[in-house]
Amino acid sequence: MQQQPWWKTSVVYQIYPRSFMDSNGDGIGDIPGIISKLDYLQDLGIDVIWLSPVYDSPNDDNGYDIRDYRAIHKEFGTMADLEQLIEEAKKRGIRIVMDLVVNHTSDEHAWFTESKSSPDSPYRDYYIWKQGNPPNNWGSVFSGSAWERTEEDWHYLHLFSKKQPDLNWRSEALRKDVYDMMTYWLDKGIGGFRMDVINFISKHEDLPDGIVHEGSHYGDGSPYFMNGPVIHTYLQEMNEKVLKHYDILTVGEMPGATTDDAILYTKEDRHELNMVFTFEHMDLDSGPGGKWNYKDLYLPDLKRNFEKWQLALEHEGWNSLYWNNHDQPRIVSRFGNDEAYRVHSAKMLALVLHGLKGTPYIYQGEEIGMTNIQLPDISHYKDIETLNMYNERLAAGEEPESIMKRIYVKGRDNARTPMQWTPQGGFTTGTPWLAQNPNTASINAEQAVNDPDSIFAFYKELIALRKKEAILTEGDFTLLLPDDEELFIYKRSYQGTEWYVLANFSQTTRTVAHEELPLPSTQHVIGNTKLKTSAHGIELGPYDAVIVECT
Ligand code: TEU
Ligand code: CA
Repeated sequence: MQQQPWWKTSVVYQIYPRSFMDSNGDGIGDIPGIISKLDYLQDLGIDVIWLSPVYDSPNDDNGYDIRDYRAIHKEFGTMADLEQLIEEAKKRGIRIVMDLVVNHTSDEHAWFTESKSSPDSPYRDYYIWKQGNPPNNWGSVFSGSAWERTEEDWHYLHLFSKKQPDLNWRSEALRKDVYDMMTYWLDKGIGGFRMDVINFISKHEDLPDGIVHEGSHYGDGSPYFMNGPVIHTYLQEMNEKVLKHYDILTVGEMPGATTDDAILYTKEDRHELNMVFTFEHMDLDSGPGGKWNYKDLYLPDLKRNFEKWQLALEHEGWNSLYWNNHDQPRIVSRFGNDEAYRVHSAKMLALVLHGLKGTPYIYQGEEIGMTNIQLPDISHYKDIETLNMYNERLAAGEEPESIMKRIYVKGRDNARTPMQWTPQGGFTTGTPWLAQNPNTASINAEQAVNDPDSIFAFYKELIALRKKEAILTEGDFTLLLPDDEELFIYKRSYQGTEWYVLANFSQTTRTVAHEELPLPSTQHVIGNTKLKTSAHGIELGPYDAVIVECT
């Protein structure tokens, strides 16, 4: 096997610092808390931590609104704490990848206060300003207009909250400041960057109106800012000036990127990024009008989507693999079954994802099968996207109960409840900033690490397998039975070896006839069960999942 870059054989674990571990009882997770859990992560076997933002921030969007890129948010600790985290992680063979949020800053960032102070400010063109009426009809991702008016009758663009003004990447001075800041962090010894909505940084020069979809007041500007006109030039410049000088992992978060885009972003000889986060598989349970108009997943859509990404990036570029992050509902509650089959279906989902080619990402709590939460009413929720959506729909006349249902299914706070360490919670000795899920009594890390049949133990096995078996990182992908609405079956092949990954996404037992899926003699590799075969065929019980090698 030819030597692979380390990020192709790594497994990444995402930490959302606010909700991971609180060391001082103020109810907010912090860096010393993370350090205290490094042994747990080493035991799990991960290679990389992606740390959601820990920079100084007024916290309008939990740190994705940065006030100072070179300072640590007080609630999380100090720069010395962060340096200690990098060092302690390194001792355990773990690299720290930082979040890079440079599509926008906080409106409290010094660049913005300078920029806002006068049209003649040298920082004016660090942001996107227009005098008079808003230049177009774009809506913000977090509801309302994407333009905010100042007292002086100017508007600035904010694709997210109005406390997150968009940076103007056309400014060469801005780009240089960003590259210097990245260098500052890389020189501290971090392992790379996860780049927040990095495919939004190149806006169409004319800022044209977007189409107004049914049920919306605002225009959809995405065709004019996603994968925009000079995005590749910026990323190649960033690579040339910064990235290529370090041995690091880079992953771009990219809503609206197609497989064709992803090849351009990740093909090695183009010198941009290592991989991207696609949103396509996460949008399959959204109806027209976006995520809040949820619908059931149709399994063949998911299979076809994975197939598309696996094949497109098979020989050029590279995939990242994920089910969860801090913006998505919990996968076991979403595509699995968080009641009678919680443990079994969580393992099934893990196996399907970790059987693919790419770099897998695990989001905190996924490894113990944490679930969505339903809090009694909106007053318990913290997420700005959720709160803005609630207020917008309420004003439009929707009933609170109906809005709450959407939040229960799709709200981002589902992913942000405190990590469940012990039957009592174990996250904080104080009052957590967001409610602890009451099911911590039965779903917690303490239980999981001591149970050889736990979801945690299963993730450990999957991670260890990836380290050992080149077929997982190298093998080709073939989707089988594409139209089956309950079974997800695919084959990986590498140098004459064939692995079959078989999973049942349903609560019914399914038999697949030998003629339909002829498996020669099989050998068990890993599974939440052993493969059951009869004279008729193979049998997959509810949420069964298994990998077998065929010879
Ligand atoms: O998310 C980008 C993004 O598009 C999200 O708004 C996502 O689509 C949404 O949560 C799904 O409804 C990134 C960060 O991951 C997110 O936490 C930030 O709020 C956002 O950028 C702004 O920085
Ligand atoms: Ca704390």
